[in-house]
Amino acid sequence: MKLTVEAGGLTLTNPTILAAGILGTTGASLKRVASMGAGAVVTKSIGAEPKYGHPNPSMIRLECGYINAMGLPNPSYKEFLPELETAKDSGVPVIASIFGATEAEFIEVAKGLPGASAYELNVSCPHARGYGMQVGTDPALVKAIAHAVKGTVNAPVWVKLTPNVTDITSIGRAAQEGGADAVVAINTLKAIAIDIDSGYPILGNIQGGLSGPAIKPVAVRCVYDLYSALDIPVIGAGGVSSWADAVEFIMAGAAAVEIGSAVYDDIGVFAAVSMGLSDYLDRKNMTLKDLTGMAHRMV
Ligand code: RRO
Repeated sequence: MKLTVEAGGLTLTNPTILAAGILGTTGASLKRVASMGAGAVVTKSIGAEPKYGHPNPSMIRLECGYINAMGLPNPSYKEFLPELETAKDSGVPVIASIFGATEAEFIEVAKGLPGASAYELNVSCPHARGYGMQVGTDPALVKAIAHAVKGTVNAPVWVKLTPNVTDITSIGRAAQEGGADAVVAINTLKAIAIDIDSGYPILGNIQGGLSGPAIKPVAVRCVYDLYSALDIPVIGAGGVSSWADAVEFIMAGAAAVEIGSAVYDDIGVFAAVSMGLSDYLDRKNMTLKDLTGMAHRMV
């Protein structure tokens, strides 16, 4: 009860959400994450055609997080639909992450995945040629795509933003003007890792996106700025691995947090974050509402 949130058109029993791209390719894995305490789950990003993704190695672990260039591997909406149907039994909202290169493609994929609790438009993958941040750095395109999907589905529409821009609030505003119910901040930060013995970049795709603890302060800043600039909720994402991280994001203005990289270490992270957050609220004699955006009161 204490942790229940209404955010972006959904009601969540707690404000922890499985981020897109992690354990989201099968209905069974999405149900497992829900059973471990997530308040909602987001699928792997799904497109119009099957994609094998980029060549291996497609992910490396660093001390401060991960760099990935998976390359949007997915079976297409046609193959994924049965997995979405299975995930619907999870007892929590199931959010379909979808991508496309054009407005028409986003509409096709959204129509092809009926019945999701919400749609998260991935306009922010940093290393997907023609997709991702090539779409999400153009405010007019973001507005048009949000508007088009909103007119197609009978469910909330969230837009996942890239931090790889000078002013994330202008993209957030475009999503809001297009009718988005929430924005999610942030997707991964452009990155590269080089092997110093061979001198070659390590990832098969050369470039990738950084996630995990390294990007948390960047993500918190993006949430902070978006909370001030927008009237729709901001969902925080980027380096959440503890209840204290969640508190920081919520103080910056996040209505809920998505958890990605930390799941690789501990699928129990959702329950741990919820429990820690609940204890924190008790200790401080505060509600989630009191906490949300608290860092803005000083200014
Ligand atoms: O699949 C990926 O390579 C990927 C995606 Br779709 C994304 O949105 N963000 C990311 O870091 N990797």
